[in-house]
Amino acid sequence: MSDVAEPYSTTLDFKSWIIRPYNKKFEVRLRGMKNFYSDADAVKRMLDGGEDPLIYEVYECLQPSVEGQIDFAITVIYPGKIGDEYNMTRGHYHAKEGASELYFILQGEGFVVMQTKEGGMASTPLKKGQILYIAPRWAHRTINTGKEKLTFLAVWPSDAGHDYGTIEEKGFRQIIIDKNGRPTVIENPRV
Ligand code: M6P
Ligand code: ZN
Repeated sequence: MSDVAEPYSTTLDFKSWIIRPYNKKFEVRLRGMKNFYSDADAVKRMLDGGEDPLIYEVYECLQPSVEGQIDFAITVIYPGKIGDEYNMTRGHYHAKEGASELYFILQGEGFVVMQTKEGGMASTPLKKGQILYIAPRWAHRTINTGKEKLTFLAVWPSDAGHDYGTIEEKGFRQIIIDKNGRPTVIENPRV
């Protein structure tokens, strides 16, 4: 029986939208994702000025990375902008190309941008209650364009793997910026 995983449960608090217990938590500040923002000058100005805002945090329930297991997590993206670009996750492809993902939006509003290595591009506005299916091969980044936290539950295969390299180097082909007070999807000038 020793190699059989045990069932367990955790509880989502409907006020704070945090799960407890979780088995791993990580926080990402601007310094930890500085290459992911398109406005390098704005990033440098903030960091040089001693500002290193918390962009998002993730409360994870991770299983061993083997086929058949699923991981899940609550992600909280804080409201804010770096230059004109809204706070967001780094975004990634799955290392295992056949791996998909499900998002359930709990709080706030924003966008998800998605793309494939074959040139596919998609962006979808997100609001509370929405369930988003991210098909295999689509890189995904979530952006908070609202004034409150954007919080969502994500579920993905434990052996999917996170590939950040391509995104860190080139960025997403579409980014979401504040244009005259409105979230606007534009082509990334960096790509
Ligand atoms: C969601 C999932 C996680 C991911 C997290 C933060 O919870 O997609 O797999 O780690 O968002 O996104 P990223 O790792 O791209 O910064
Ligand atoms: Zn993913």
